[in-house]
Amino acid sequence: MATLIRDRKILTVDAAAQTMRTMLGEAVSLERYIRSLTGRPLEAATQQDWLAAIAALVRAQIAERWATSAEVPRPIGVKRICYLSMEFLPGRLLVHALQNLGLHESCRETLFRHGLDLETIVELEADPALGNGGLGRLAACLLESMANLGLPAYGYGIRYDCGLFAQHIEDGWQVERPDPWLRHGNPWEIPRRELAYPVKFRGRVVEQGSGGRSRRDWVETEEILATAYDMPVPGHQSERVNTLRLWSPRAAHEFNLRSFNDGDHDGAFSRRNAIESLSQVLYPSDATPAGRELRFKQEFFFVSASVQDILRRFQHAHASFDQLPDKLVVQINDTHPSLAIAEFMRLLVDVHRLEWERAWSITRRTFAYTNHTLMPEALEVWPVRLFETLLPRHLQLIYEINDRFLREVARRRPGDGALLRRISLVDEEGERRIRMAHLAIAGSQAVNGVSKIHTHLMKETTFADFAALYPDKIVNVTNGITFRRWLHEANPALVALVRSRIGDRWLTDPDHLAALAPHAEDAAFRAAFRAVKHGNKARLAEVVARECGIEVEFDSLFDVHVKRIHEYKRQLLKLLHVTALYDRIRNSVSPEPTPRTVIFAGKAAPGYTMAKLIVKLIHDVAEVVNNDPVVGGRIKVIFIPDYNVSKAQKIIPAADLSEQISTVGHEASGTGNMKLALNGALTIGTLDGANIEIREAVGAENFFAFGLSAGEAARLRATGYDPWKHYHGDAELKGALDLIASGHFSPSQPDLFKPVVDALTKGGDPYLVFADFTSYLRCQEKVETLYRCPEEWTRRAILNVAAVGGFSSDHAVRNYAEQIWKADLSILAPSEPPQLMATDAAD
Ligand code: NBG
Repeated sequence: MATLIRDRKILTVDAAAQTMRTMLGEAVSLERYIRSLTGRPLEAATQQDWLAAIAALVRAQIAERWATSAEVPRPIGVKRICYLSMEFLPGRLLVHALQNLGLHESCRETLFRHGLDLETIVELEADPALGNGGLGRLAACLLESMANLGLPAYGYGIRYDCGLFAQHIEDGWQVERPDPWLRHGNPWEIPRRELAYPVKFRGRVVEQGSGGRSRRDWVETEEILATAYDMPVPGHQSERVNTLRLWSPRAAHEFNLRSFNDGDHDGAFSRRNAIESLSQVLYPSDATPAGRELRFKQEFFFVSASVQDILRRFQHAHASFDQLPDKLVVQINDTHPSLAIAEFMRLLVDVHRLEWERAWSITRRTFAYTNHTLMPEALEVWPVRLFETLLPRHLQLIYEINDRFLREVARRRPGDGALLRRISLVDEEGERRIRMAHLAIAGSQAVNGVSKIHTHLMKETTFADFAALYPDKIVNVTNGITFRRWLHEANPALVALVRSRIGDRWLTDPDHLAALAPHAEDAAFRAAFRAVKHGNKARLAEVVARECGIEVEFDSLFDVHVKRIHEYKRQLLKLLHVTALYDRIRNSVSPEPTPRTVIFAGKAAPGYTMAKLIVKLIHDVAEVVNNDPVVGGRIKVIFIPDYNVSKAQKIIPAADLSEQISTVGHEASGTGNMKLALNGALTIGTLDGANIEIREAVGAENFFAFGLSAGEAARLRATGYDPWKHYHGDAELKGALDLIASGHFSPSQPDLFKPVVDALTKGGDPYLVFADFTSYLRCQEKVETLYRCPEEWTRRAILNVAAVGGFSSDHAVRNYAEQIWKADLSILAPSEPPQLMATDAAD
């Protein structure tokens, strides 16, 4: 260890890898290291000890580059990006880091000499579940790409103790258990105990002085300390290692010794526990007022600490706040961090005593907001009542922002009272509430959607008033994924095959994947491509056998529907399709179905009853279909529990068919669709989110599109949609639904799925499942026909891989830089000697 960090010498990646290779290559050093780590003889070392030792050695390598990244002067014109997000799903880091440092093979060899294998060891690493789904994974992909492109960036979030729940399945039902991902510690994090900021709540506001010299003080507050824990985010092509800074709460005073001494033992401890419970879990159920209050506090807790940190570091290097918008950007990931805008204003106005206009101009030019959904229930609105109790000063600031904002709107659209009511930051109907999306838009220089259609819908529907007033403010940046994780790490066999044909240029410039297209015409290449897919399917089959106790047939079509369980993502449409196929087999209707393995995975929000019932239905359908001798294994339904980044890395490379079947207009973008296409799955999808752009890229002939367009869906709804008409008009749909309604899949409780059946019929089928069913079934028939021609299927799969280079998150980051951050990335290229300015050493 000591040799690695001696003299704070700056190692190049190559030199670091060389040193590391030597250490890992010498059994003695690793042995000695494990002994010193555990204080026990080597023979007593557990696999967990090996993991800890390797991770610590790797971290030491990264830490060198990390320290250097903070020391190296930042070129003039390069802004620092501060990415605020309630969620991050970074996935396991060991393999990523080993590959990054070029140490993967040497590590494998060393372990092999000790009778261990790397695959087993890496499986022991906890997968940090600090997010729900796409939004959190996008944050991780963007951070990784920023480091890769050499852009200085900080991710800011919460160090949840348990993160999202671990999903267990009991008798087909989802059961949520805590996921103590920190049980064995987090080998990657560095606690920065010295870096702590007070976060205030409650109290009251007093006005001091009068007239132009008056000021507001927020007094008698309760304080919590936010302590930083840093995780490295190493870039691959650049030497840069960025930081993911996660905040953990601590009582400002260790605990109340006086109450303790007075005999109030429980009280003294319970106050401390209440503070620390702030970061216990991600998304505490917001079904209760206490749950909602906790979430609101979580949001403020992390943005307050982050904004204080951002301003402290800025002040360290710069003389005037006026320079702020030229030096950094605060990008807020959905509305969850939008309180940051009010907190930023509070610090500038109340603490640093800037005049309002100046502070607002700086704030507005520093913040940018990404919207990730238009679903009304996900657009946050917080009751004024909550502000009054917990953040009274911020409520005043928001009112002031709103006042000025509405005056500006009124100047531009005189006499339009309805517009003012619609656009106001305060919803006055019923209980008064603050519209967080409106605060985010008013306080940002730019707002972006995450796919072309989503951005278009933002401008046409939910945010049409803003778009009319500020035509250039809403822009599109389609999401992307990091190929380092979703191809290089997840699918090494495919990477090797692609390199053998088109060399390495695409590794650094994914657009060059296009060079693969001509090879789709080569039968030998197609055979090799199929062999890779087959290997990945075999690997997944092992997981399925282990986790679900079900044998699957590798030659069957692996039909994959993996994502959060939600009605708009239409797991029900997939289930109706499975049921219809099953009904065909039972009734001996030709044609004979192509053998299929339908793979579901995903979590249902704990308070979302319908989603949990859908999980149960998947299991009950699986139970019947998988065991019915008439089916004879031709259709199998699998549910892989506890979906997370690591599981995704195993499922996605094995997929033949990618199910992207959301109700049109509902999926903001999707990123699973990109990962699956990149790994050679063909997509069956609606014209929704990024599906549209994927289809454009790969060519309509290589994509199975079905269902209503956004316009058709809108017209259908406007003219009165009647699901019964579809039910009576399609015998297969009727048959499938009747089978579910009859209790065929739930014989001991025939009414169990009545709520599902009712939602689709009497409930008006709000997600248009029936409207798209027939088109989906026909499209699936085309899928089956094509799958029976392996050569043509493979040809199209290869063309998909070749065409999706544009969906790399490096590309997305370049788009953010160009359109929103106004940051010139070309000066980061090593070929051009940069002009230098202050360093990040204040970190
Ligand atoms: C999700 C969308 C996805 C999108 C990701 C990342 C939320 C609120 N939104 O379609 O549903 O791909 O964000 O942008 O989780």
